[in-house]
Amino acid sequence: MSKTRYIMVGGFLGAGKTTAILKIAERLRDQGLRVGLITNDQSYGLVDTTMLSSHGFAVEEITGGCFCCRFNSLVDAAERLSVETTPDVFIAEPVGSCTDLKATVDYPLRRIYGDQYAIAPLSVLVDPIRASRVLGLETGKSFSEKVIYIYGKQLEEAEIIVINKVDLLAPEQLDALRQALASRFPQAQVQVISARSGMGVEEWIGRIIDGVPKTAGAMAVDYEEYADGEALLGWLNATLEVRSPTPFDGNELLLGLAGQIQARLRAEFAEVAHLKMTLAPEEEGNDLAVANLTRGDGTAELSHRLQEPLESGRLILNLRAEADPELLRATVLAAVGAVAATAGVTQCVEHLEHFRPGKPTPTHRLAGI
Ligand SMILES: Nc1nc2c(ncn2[C@@H]2O[C@H](COP(=O)(O)OP(=O)(O)OP(=O)(O)O)[C@@H](O)[C@H]2O)c(=O)[nH]1
Ligand SMILES: [Mg+2]
Repeated sequence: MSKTRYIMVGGFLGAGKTTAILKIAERLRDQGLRVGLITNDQSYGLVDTTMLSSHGFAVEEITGGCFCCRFNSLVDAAERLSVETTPDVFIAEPVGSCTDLKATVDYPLRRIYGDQYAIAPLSVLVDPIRASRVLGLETGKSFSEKVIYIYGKQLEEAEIIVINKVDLLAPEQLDALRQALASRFPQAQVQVISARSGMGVEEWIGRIIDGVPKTAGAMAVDYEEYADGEALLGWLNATLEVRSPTPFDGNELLLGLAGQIQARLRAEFAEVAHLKMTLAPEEEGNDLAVANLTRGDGTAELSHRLQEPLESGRLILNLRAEADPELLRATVLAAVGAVAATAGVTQCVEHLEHFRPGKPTPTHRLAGI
């Protein structure tokens, strides 16, 4: 490859973007390609960066806003990765509440840096349970209309809609979802995968690597409605130190914490978009626990488990929910206190931020390259 391939994997909060990116990155690395990863969030202290770095990939983190609003930082991050690892492929994960990526990231990259980067078609992942609820195929708690506006816009600009977590669906549910997506968003190819098992990933990579992205056309986006939708979401990033005189089970600690936060937010009728946490022992090494909850009525689970009990460690917690950020703060602090007391662990909050994402104001917005 002469130009560096630039792959963007979008999709709503919790759809499985980071898991899928890791899967693609590992497959490409196995083929002898050098891969650089770019994560993105409104603020720092990211579970995604910790998780991807623990697998030995070069990761750059762009904080303080989404790619579209931090376009120059995105380019700088790609350049830093180029100096360090000269990647053949970049894979970038935009913030899960972000849309309008063709017009604000893809076209500007191609117009300004088209001699350096070969841009892949835009993939947008969906969690099948969330998507089935949003599309009205299944009942269950969902988000407000303005948040769903963003969800719909993400799908409207997708060139490949990737139904992820297919392992969670019965065949008839998958058929219904596939048909609904194909008829509502006919511009996109629909790909079915399980990022966890790897099913369908090879075929998806083929579409990403060989596919030709469109060169013109920007969807209509009402930026007021988009901003209102983002502002309904509360965001919380926290980093804590946990410590105990005797070794404790870090996996259970994370699951206990997720359960406490889930129960407290459900009692307030606040829908979780994604709660994710990592816990790493203080000692150097690659041992890591990663816990996730992607729906208020879902089940918290560990995608990575700590191999050994630990005496001290760093816990990173990222929570995105349709809720007042003050509620998120009070909930997380109360849950941490309760779980630490039960486990006989002392905890110290090193960093905690809670906020609503600001109005998106893209650096560029183009209707074509
Ligand atoms: N069952 C199942 N779970 C999956 C699959 N892929 C991802 N997940 C789980 O979905 C949850 C969310 O995954 P992430 O990869 O963190 O999702 P994300 O889209 O990057 O989330 P944000 O960065 O918060 O927007 C985790 O618990 C993953 O283990 C899959 O194929 N099957
Ligand atoms: Mg992610």
